[in-house]
Amino acid sequence: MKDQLLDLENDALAVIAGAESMIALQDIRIRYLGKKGAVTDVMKGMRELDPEERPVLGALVNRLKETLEEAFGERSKLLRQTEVANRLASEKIDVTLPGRQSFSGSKHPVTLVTEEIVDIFSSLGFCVEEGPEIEQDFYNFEALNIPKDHPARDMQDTFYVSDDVVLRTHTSPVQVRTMLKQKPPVRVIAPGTVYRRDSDITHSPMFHQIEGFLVDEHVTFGDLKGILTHFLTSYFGKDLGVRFRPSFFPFTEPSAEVDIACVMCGGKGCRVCKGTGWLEILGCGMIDPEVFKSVHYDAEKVSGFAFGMGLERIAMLKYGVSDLRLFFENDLRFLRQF
Ligand code: 2U9
Repeated sequence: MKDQLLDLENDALAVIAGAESMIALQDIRIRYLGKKGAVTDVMKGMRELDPEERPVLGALVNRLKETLEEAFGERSKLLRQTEVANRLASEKIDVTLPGRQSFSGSKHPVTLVTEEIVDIFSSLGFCVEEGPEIEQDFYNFEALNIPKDHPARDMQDTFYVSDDVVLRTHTSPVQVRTMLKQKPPVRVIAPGTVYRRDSDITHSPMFHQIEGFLVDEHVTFGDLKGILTHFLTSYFGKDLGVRFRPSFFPFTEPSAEVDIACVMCGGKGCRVCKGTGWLEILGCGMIDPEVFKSVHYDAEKVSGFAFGMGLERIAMLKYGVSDLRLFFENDLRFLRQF
């Protein structure tokens, strides 16, 4: 029996010394010292021994258990140290390596211009409204006094989705939708993306507009001039020259185009203003009574004005950009300048 215990001890010590992980060591411990383990088996066998032999063997088994516990403790300490060392090696960070360069983003110039214009009109009590870019013929054309045979509906100018659905050619349908759900007084500014079949150095098939309108009792062309002059001088500078020229739009009567003194030459005449000293900046007018009929406003009781401008054009003038296409190419060398 003594020899059997010695063999068991040698065998267990060799297996413990060969354990490669804490999990393996745990299994080995169960195999030798567990309830059904080898050492427990020996202890069970002691029942068959003579009573005088039992204490001698009991002492030997206790010593074996102590020896194995000690071996388990030492192996487990070693394995834990190795595990920590391996982890530290694999998670090592070389603080001398150069860092990854991060770039901070910036707003697109069209976004900057939109926000600045919205800020000015918000301070005058205008609210921002938005609407769908895929629009029904009624909101984009019919309600704006642009009947079926009007040249503005030409296939050359408009992207048709179906007979009755278009990609909106202006943000005016937002204003029609607003008037259909709100009664006067209303003051709305509507920025957004619009689509026209046009592409060259100054035109893009997708561009951005901001339009605004105000409807109330007793609104006059004087109010229109006052508000738009205030906007233009706030945006481009207080001594800016501004002029209103008669024009025509199907949705406004009377209508006007507004010029500002050239921001490049101050009005002397240069390449940008084609020698005229003036730059066309926006269109506007008093809302046509036909439009009021479409949205069930009483043209005898209320009047209003509306205006519209292309945001890329404003950004080109504000930042001195000469080619419209730069706004849509997403060249970071261009965009990082704003
Ligand atoms: C409603 C009634 C009237 C909006 C207006 C203009 C004049 C105008 C152009 C400027 C350059 C568009 O981007 S551009 O091509 N816009 O000249 N827009 S009045 O008039 C409206 C809008 C909605 C219900």
